[in-house]
Amino acid sequence: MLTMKDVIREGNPVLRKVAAEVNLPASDEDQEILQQMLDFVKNSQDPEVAEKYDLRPGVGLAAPQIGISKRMIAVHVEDEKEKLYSYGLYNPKIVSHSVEMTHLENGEGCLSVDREVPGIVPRYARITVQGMTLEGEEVSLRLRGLPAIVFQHEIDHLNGIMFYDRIEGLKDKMKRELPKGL
Ligand code: UDB
Ligand code: ZN
Repeated sequence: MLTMKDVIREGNPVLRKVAAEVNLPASDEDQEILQQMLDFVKNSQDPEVAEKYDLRPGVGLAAPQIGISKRMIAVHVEDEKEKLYSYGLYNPKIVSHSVEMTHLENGEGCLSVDREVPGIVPRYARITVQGMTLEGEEVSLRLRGLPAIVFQHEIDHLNGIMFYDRIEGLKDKMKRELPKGL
């Protein structure tokens, strides 16, 4: 089982690499990794499991965050109508997006970032994501609201982008990855 000990933190170069495409159909090993990632996100939302293993309640995870530079993401999140978006995806791609932007009112955090970085992170309000599911089916997902933001945050990780890179006017020192004078 994956725990917070497996989550790579900012400053590790793997988070800044462009991850490699996954060869499909996915190998047994890649399937196992992606299933573990989805289980981690689900577990982290189960109060009992989260308490027992000291997990931050997560809504998504990208493979580089566990040190694997491959294009795989796991998302488990509900929209405002309590519709669940629970997916493990290989090679996810934003194939179209709105001109309209949105953001989370309180900014964003990240499982790989152990500090608060204040500021608005602009995201597309609506996106269409295509990819291959854990079950081996091609999907095309039309997303808005929180699920759209989570998929954009996770796909950014596959391209070496951290949420604070997108905060405008953020002081350069807050964007530094080893902030404690290192
Ligand atoms: C998260 N969770 O999982 F707006 F009900 C964050 C952490 C870092 C705070 C655990 C989160 O934002 N939950 C949330 C947000 C809401 C409403 C709600 C729950 N991630 C995942 C991550 O780091 N993936 O790489 C960060 C999120 C920030 C925006 C999208 C992903
Ligand atoms: Zn993140």
